[in-house]
Amino acid sequence: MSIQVRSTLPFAGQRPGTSGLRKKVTVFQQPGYLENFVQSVFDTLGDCSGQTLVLGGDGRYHNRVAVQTILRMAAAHGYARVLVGQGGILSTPAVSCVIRKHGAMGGIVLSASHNPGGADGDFGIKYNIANGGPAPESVTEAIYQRTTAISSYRISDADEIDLSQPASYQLEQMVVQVIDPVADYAELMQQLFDFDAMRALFAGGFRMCFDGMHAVSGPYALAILEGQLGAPAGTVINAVPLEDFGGHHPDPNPVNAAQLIAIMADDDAPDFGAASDGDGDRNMIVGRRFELTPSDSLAVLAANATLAPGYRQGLAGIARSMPTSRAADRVADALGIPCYETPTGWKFFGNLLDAGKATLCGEESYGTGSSHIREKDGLWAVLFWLNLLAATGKPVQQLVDEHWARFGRNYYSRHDYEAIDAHAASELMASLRIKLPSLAGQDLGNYVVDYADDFAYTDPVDGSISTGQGVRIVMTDGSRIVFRLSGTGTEGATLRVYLERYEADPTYNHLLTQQALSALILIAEQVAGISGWTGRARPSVIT
Ligand code: VG1
Ligand code: CO
Repeated sequence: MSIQVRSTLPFAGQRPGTSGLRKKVTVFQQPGYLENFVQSVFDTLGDCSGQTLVLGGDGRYHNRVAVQTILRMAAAHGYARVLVGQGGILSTPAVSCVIRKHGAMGGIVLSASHNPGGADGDFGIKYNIANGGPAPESVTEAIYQRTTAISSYRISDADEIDLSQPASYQLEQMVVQVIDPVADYAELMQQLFDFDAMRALFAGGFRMCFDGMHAVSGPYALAILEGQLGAPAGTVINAVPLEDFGGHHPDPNPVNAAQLIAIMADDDAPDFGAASDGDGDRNMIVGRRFELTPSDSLAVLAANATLAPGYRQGLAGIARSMPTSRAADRVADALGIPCYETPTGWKFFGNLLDAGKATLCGEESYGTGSSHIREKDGLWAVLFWLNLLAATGKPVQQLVDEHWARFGRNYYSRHDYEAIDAHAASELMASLRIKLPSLAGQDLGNYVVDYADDFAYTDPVDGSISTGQGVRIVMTDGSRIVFRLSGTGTEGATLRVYLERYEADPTYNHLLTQQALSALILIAEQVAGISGWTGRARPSVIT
C-alpha cells in the first residue's frame, strides 16, 4: 500500500447546487472527475488528522465505485477513521444521525436524491459538516473555487475494502469501520416516538403501505415498521434498493408514486400510505383516497407535535422554505412561536436548528424534518404521522379537515417545466425581474399585487446574505406566485412555479386544488410568458 499523488486538470462546472454536485453518471465516470471534487472538499477542510468521516450513499448506480475511491482518498488525506454504511449504503438522514452521534468531523453523501438513477441517470455528491447538516454556502463556494484551480489529488493504491458485512479494516493509517446503516437511526427514532402506541395500533389491525420506491429507505422502513412495530409483512413495498430504482423516478409525489396512489384509492385501501425518495430524506403522506400536500403536513405536525414524546415540551419555532405554503405560519401564530422563511434547500435550516430557534422545518418539495438531525427525514415524518394517528385514533383526512377548519386552508400547487432550454429559462427569469418594481399596486385578474420582489435572505444567526432566491408576486390577500429555477436538475433548466391561495372561511366548500388556483395559474402565464419562453403549453409535472 502506498499513497500516490496524481496530477489532474480542473473540470468546469463543479459548483454545488441546491443540494451538492449533481451530474449525469457519465460525467462522474470521467477519470478524475469525482477525485477532483473530493480532493477539493478535503483541501477546503484542511488538516483532518485524528478526525472521523462518515460515508455512504443511496445505492444508486456508481455508488459502490465512488465509495471505494473516496475511502482510498480519505486514507491519503489522513483521516483517523471512516464510518461507512454496509454495502456503501446510508440514507441522507442516517448520515446526519451518525455524524452527530459519533462526533464525526463531517460526512460525504453520495446521492442525486429524487433524480433518476442507472447508467444513464444521475449521480451526486454532497459534503455535510459536523452538525450533521449540508455544508453552508460559504463552504460549498470555497469547494467550488478549489475545483477551478486543482492540479493534483492524493489517493492510496490499496485494494478494495469488503463492505458486505459490518467489520473493521486498516487502510494505510486509517481505520475503516463498516457499520449497520439502520441501527443508530432506529435508536434515535425510538427516543422520539411512542413505539408502544404504534405497536398497539398495528396489533389492532391498522394497515399501512410504505413505498420504498426501490430506493434507500426500504431497509430502514422494513427494520422499523415491520421489524420493530409489528406491521404485517408486505407493509413495505418496493423495499429493495436497486441501482436504477427499478427504472422509476424515486420522487415521492402523486405523479411518480402512482402505484401507492392507486393502492390508497382502492375500496379496500390501507389506513395509511407513505413513500420516500432516492436518499430517504423526503416523505409523502397519503390517507385513504386522500393526498396531503407537504406544506399542510408540516402545519399539521406542528399543530399536534406535543402528542409525540420527543416534542412534548413544545416547539421553539418553525422554519419553512420561502416557496412552501404559509399554512405553518398560521400554526406558529396560534402557538405564539416564530416562523422563519428561508431560501430553498436544507442547508439554510442548519443555523436555526443549531441556535435552538426552530424545532420543525419543512419544504413544499416533500421534505420535513426537525432538530433531531440536520437533514430532512422521510421515515421520521412517516413515524411522526403514525404517532399522531395512534395518539388520536383519527384517520389522516379527519386530522387534516379539522386542521383546515381551525386554521383555514392554503391551496397550494407546484408546476414544474422540466428540461427546458437553459438560456430561455434565464431570459424568462431576467424579464420577470425587470417587471418587479412596476408590479406593486397593479390589478391582476381579481387580485391586487401587494409587493413583488426577488427573495433575499439574511441568516438571523450568522448574518450571511443569500440573494436571487426566487421571484415572488404577493397579492394583498396573501395569495402568491413564486418563480425559481431548480438547482438540482442535470438537463437544461427546470422552471418551478409555486402557487398559493388562502381561504380562511372554514365552511368553504372545498375545491379541487387546480380549480382553486386557476386564476393564479392564468396570471403566472400572463406575467411570465411561460409558454412563449419555454415552448411548453403546460407543465411537465404538477404536484
Ligand atoms: C429541490 C427542492 C428543494 C430540495 C432539494 C433537495 O431543489 O425544490 O426543496 O431541498 O430539491 O432535495 P430544486 O433546486 O431542484 O428546486 V433532495 O431530497 O433532491 O436532496
Ligand atoms: Co432526497
